[in-house]
Amino acid sequence: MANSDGKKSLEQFDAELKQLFITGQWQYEGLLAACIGGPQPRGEAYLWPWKLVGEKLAEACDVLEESVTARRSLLFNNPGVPMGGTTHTLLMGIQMIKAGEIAWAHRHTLAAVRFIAKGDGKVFTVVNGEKCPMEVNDLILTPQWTWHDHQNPTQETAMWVDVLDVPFMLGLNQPFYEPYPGDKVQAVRDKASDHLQRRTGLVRPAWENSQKENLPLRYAWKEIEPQLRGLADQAGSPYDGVALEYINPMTGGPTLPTLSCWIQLLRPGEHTKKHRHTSSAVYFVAGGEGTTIVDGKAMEWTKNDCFAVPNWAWHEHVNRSKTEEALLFSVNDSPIVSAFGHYREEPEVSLRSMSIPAVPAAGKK
Ligand code: GTQ
Ligand code: FE2
Repeated sequence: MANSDGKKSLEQFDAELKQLFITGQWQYEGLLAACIGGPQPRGEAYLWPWKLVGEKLAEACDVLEESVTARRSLLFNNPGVPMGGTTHTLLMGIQMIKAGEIAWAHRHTLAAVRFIAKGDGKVFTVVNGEKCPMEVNDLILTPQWTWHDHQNPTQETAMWVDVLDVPFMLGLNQPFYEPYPGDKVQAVRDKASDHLQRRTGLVRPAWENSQKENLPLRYAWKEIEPQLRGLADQAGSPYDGVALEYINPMTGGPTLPTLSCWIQLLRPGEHTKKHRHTSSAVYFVAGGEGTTIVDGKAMEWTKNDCFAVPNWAWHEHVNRSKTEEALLFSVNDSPIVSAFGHYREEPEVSLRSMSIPAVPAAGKK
């Protein structure tokens, strides 16, 4: 069809292109609209209260006798992320394992971290043949493509938080999965001097070449807590309080290539300043009571609650108690965002921005 001047109309041309699975940039839906004004937070600020989740986990223990996938994990879907996910990149859940159960060994390209909420230290995860005890507040890593099984040889139910990079990995279409061949659980390295974790500290065997991938496997709370205590009188971040990143000591970089884990102390009455950043985060309340306000929506939290803070949403944290500390474990996707130089923060970059304490001036006692 042609205009009166004999020229094809733009509408006609656009329709023709559409038939050919081509879109003119001028018609590309949302491209300009999406770029102007920056991102809309992807997903909602949302909280999964322990009061509810704990009940459902107890029910899951009855309903799901022997878990089909061997993982009795309740995963949190953000109502604003229809593709699935706690944020657009992260998936958080709580996994419960009954006395005497095993969650059989497998591996996948999805990276995962576990933060232990209940367990007596005899519960363990095996990662690539290495036994990692799960004591309360320990962090265990199961990096991408590492074999892992969880076992509870105790008389008590145990539980931990799972965080995986599922939505990000599915977005990239990189899912691979394998069950462990031959047995339900892995053979374990039993000679203590063979343990890889012995090679992640301040010294290592000079006669061996060093493995930097998939290590460390465990951040024991008994080592992390004194570090946190030892820094608790610092001013900390005005936006996050005394927040520590779990660094990877083998690389000096983030916990995992896709996931950065934090442990964060909010002192009694502490109310952080409001900021926003291009990374998203999921939180687990390890202790205390507080409120996180996200784009004006207040989420009140208490021990064992989980909540999501979408990217580019203004947020601030409040410790509601005047006497007790609050402790937040969180996982964020800043390694993904930063890998391509896209980390932004407003009103200023607070992440790794301040100087370390200076060398004391001479003559100062
Ligand atoms: O414990 O290996 O919540 O593979 C989701 C996928 C836990 C696990 C989850 C998993 C696991
Ligand atoms: Fe797994």
